[in-house]
Amino acid sequence: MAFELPDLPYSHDALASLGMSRETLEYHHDLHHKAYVDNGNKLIAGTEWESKTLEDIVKGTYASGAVAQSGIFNNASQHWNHMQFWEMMGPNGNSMPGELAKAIDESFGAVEKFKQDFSAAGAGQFGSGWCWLVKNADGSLAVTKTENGVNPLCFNQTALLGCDVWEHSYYIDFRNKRPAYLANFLDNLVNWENVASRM
Ligand code: MN3
Repeated sequence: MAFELPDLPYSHDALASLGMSRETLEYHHDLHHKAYVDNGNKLIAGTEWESKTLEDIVKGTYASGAVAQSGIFNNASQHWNHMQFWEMMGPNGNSMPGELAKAIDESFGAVEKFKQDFSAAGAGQFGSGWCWLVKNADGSLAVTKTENGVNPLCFNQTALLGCDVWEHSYYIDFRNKRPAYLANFLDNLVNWENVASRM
């Protein structure tokens, strides 16, 4: 089915005092995300993917491994990734629900250790990509990093939290300081209730 650019779930100014400016959201949502939507729609038109759900397009084109599918995969996965990313942040979602904190404690030993692992994954992703908190099929939690548009759907994992570490996500507000962007993301931007709802 055709991709559609969703509105941000908050105003373009809503995160400015938390370290993500209006200018970043205008470029990132209104231009970058829109380009994935527009290019994806052009590429799936007239193909077998046109009638499929976004999740099926991401999984199917990744599993095919075909170079000819890579353009569709890249745009579809980035469209999906950004829809999750906007929802995973918020202007006032800064306290972690107890059920989520307990699951993180059990998997990582402590919330602070999880944050260290997540930040290290994001800082250590060479080039463009994402870092994630995922739930595996067996229920365990893990931190991962992926290149470009690759995401947890490709590995049958549930994405609980994802952070975009493409330069377009942080260069306006943090310049080249990706670790500072990641620390601010975890401390100020994450909507932990949204993360918990994905469990
Ligand atoms: Mn992005």
